[in-house]
Amino acid sequence: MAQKSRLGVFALRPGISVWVLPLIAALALAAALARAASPARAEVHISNFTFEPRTLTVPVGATVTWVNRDDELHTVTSGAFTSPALDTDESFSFHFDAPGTYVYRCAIHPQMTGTIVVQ
Ligand SMILES: [Cu+2]
Repeated sequence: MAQKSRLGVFALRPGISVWVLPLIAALALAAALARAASPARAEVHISNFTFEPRTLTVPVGATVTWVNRDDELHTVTSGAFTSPALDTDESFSFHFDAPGTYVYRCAIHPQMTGTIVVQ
């Protein structure tokens, strides 16, 4: 009887690891691939006098595009980049080659601020 239950334990444990280890490996691989593939492009929407998302984190090499969804003119202005005044549905893109924290604002409405974190 004792032998049987010991066998049961041995049978169960490899059974679990056979399923769990490849699953963990697959999830880790998927996460790594997602990290490697997620970079390229991201969007910030300007609406209701707000940059959304207000803080965006992207990898080095990403291109961020701001799209103005307001009926007001807005700009995307920082030390590193400056857009022209964007009318409704117009957009502006910037390619981030260097890591850092880029704080920007709208030159017309300076209370509108946003941050791009490049890492
Ligand atoms: Cu504005």
